[in-house]
Parts: sequence; C-alpha cells; structure tokens
Amino acid sequence: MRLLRNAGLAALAAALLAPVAASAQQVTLRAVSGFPENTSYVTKFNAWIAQVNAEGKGLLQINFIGGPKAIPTFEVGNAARTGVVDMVLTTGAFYTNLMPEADALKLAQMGIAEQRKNGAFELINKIWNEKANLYYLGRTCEDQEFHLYLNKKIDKPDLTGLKIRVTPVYRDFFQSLGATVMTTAPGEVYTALERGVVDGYGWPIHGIFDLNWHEKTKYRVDPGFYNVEVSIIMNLDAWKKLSAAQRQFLQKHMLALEAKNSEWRKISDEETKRQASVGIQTISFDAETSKKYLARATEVAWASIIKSSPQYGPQLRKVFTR
Ligand code: 173
Repeated sequence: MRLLRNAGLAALAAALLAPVAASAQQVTLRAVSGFPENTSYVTKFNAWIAQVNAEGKGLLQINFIGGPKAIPTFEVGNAARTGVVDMVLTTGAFYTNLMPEADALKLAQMGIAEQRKNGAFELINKIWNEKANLYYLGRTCEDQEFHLYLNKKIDKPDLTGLKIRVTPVYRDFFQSLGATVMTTAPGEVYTALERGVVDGYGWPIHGIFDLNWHEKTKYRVDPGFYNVEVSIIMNLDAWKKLSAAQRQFLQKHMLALEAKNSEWRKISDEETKRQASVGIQTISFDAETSKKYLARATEVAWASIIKSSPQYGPQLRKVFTR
C-alpha cells in the first residue's frame, strides 16, 4: 500500500515536473544591435554572447543576427516589441518612437548598480513592460559623456547657423542652442560629414575612430554632458517564456557584464588623448558658461521627457537624480 502510494506520488511528481523539464530545454534567442557591427559596443556585445554561448550549452544560446543591415537602427525597438527579435543591444534614443521615456536613461546620475537598488530598475521595467512590451535586462555602457563635435569654430555655446547631426539624445539641447538639426543613424554620419551636409554631430567621447569620423572632425566641444547609455533589452514574452534557470543564467551574465562598466572611465581617458593625437582641437568655455551649458542640457532634456510623458517623466526624474 505504502509502496503503491509512493509510486503514485512519484508519478504525480514526474507529471508536475515535466513541463518544467520541457521548458528548461535549450532556447536560442535571436539578437540584433542598433549600432553598426564595427563599433566597440557591438564588439563587446559579441564577446559577451560568446561567453554566454560557451557556458550556456543545453540551456540558453544567443544567435547574433547583425546590426542595422539586419534591422535599421530606428526600428530595433519595434522589432523587440513585436518579437521579430528576442534581444537588442541599443540605446534609448533609438526607440523613442515606441516610448519617449527610453531617452531618460541618459539622465541617470548614478550607475546601474545603484539603479538596481534604489527602485530605478523596477520603475524602468514597469514602464518598459507596460508601454513597449519590453524587458530591460541591463546596461552595458555608463560613466561616460556625450560631446558636440564640430567642423566650424565657436567661441560660445551658440549654434545659430550650424547644422548638426543628432539623435533624440541631443535634439532638444542643440536646438535650444540655436542649431538646425538633422537626425541620422550612426551609419550615415560619415557620408553626411564628407558631403558637408552637417557642420557637426553629437556622439560620446568614445567611438569616433570606429567609423572613421576622426578624419572629418576638427573640434570637440567640452564639457561632455549626460551619461552615455547602451543597454540590452528583450521582447517581454521571450523573457517570460524562459525558465527560472534560464533567467538566472542570463541575469548572472548581465551582472558580470555590468561589473565591467567601470572600464569605461579608462577608455574615455584614452580616447580623449587619441583625439588630441590626431589633431582634433578642444573648444572649451569658462567655468560659469560650462556650468550653464550643462544645466541647460539637463533642463531641456527633462522638460522634453516630462512633456511627452507626464505620467512617468517626473517619476524617472526622481529616481535618476541624486
Ligand atoms: O547615435 C547617437 O549619437 C546616439 O544616440 C548614441 C547613444 C549612445 C551611444 C552612442 C551613440
């Protein structure tokens, strides 16, 4: 009797465990990047994927399909939302068409480690889930600033008469300084510079060599502003479909990648030197003007986000401001 009952329980347990076992079978996630493949954001992403794949045999694999040639830069968010792809390496500015809040990530005044503790990470996921069917996995670039690069000299923060390449990251700020702006994906900047279609562009301190823009750049304006954000997002359904073990595995690797974000400071210093070494000159302002320049950058960015998201803009500002 006891034996029989035990056998029955064993069968029941097996039946209950079966779906778990089935869902724990290896899953392959399809990934793309909003940045061109030869940028170091993507090189680092691919190195990470290689590690995930090496350790994830039988559990989880990531198949990197490609950069903007696979899915155009400003369409990656939608591809992740609809599940055309499962995972994207991108920045918020590339999917503000889905949710204006995405651009707020650049305004975080603390690192991702702290965001995971102070409620910011939960808030991001609440908004990303609700508004775009996305899961925000983690951040791969931080502690680095954006700059304005120019081919014409300025002596004060006045961009009147200049045409500047932007993404949503810089749009409101440069416009508020009088610039005429033109939005392009990173992959189109070189041609725009070469043809003289733009007099300058916004970009982080790091990366202008990746796409040879240094050949067409005379000046960098200091100080840098905001907090460069590159992150990994996922289709929410794809995330939910993963087993607990698969999610844990992915999170473990994401945290390991975030732990390496401290490298960005050193990379920024090296890039600053490298830019000087190829003859890119620095334009800087006096302390008072620099302070106003930075305050304006932050103010216009928040004003824009809060205007387009009266619901979540103020909440994001609260968790992202020290
Ligand atoms: O394309 C861009 O200038 C941009 O928005 C961006 C954002 C993060 C990192 C690099 C570029």
